[in-house]
Amino acid sequence: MSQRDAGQRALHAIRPRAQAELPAEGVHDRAGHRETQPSPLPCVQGGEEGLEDPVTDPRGNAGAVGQGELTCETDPCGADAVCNDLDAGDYECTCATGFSGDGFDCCADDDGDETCNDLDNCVSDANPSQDDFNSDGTGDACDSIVIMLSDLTTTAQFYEYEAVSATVHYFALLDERGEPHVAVDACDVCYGAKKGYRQDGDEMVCNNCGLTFDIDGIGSENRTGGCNPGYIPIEITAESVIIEPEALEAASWYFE
Ligand SMILES: [Ca+2]
Ligand SMILES: [Ca+2]
Ligand SMILES: [Ca+2]
Repeated sequence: MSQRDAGQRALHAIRPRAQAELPAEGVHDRAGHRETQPSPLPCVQGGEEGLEDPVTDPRGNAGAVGQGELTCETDPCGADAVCNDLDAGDYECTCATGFSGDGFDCCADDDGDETCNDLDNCVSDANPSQDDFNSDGTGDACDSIVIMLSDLTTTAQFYEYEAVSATVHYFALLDERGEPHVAVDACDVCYGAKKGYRQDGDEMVCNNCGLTFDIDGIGSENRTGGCNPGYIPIEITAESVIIEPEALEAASWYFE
């Protein structure tokens, strides 16, 4: 094999040759004329053998895609990422379940809203907008709902909560003793009609079936079925009623 032949074979071998393989002073043709030395890194020539241009990926791995130089076998992806081999020796990095990022830099993201846990203002609920209406550093999705007792009267006030799957309707009022009561504006039986309740003196009346319920008893857990206004667990403090978003999320099925 001539030195020229050896050089041409190396050109197609898609690998850098060891220094010992390289002719010391170029290559001579049969007439004895010196030719230009082939590149020691022929593998990164664009357009040769289906190769693409040389690239350096975000982790600093260098080479040419298209001939298997950068594949999942070279472990190109970031920690907590999954590598998927594509056709022609290329690859794709995606962050593993529970992580977000570009496949090279992945962060823990428990709720999958593409905001890293350490930056997420509500780690347990997906809230891509990161909205924080009251600017207290806790996202709206995690904010407890606080109704001040001073804002309640013996006349029912109706509220809405935007749950993930539906808008939840509920109401709150004080009984004659000044005790607060909160309930879903729907019941286990008539919820499909989506008519809710109205107040008639010291009773709440189902707008669908007409059954009435003493305000004194509203807000207790419904263990017997029937048309009692749906239960919402609440915390009563000296000044307010506190409702956790999870409690209203759990009531969203009435309104789907
Ligand atoms: Ca998140
Ligand atoms: Ca979140
Ligand atoms: Ca907030």
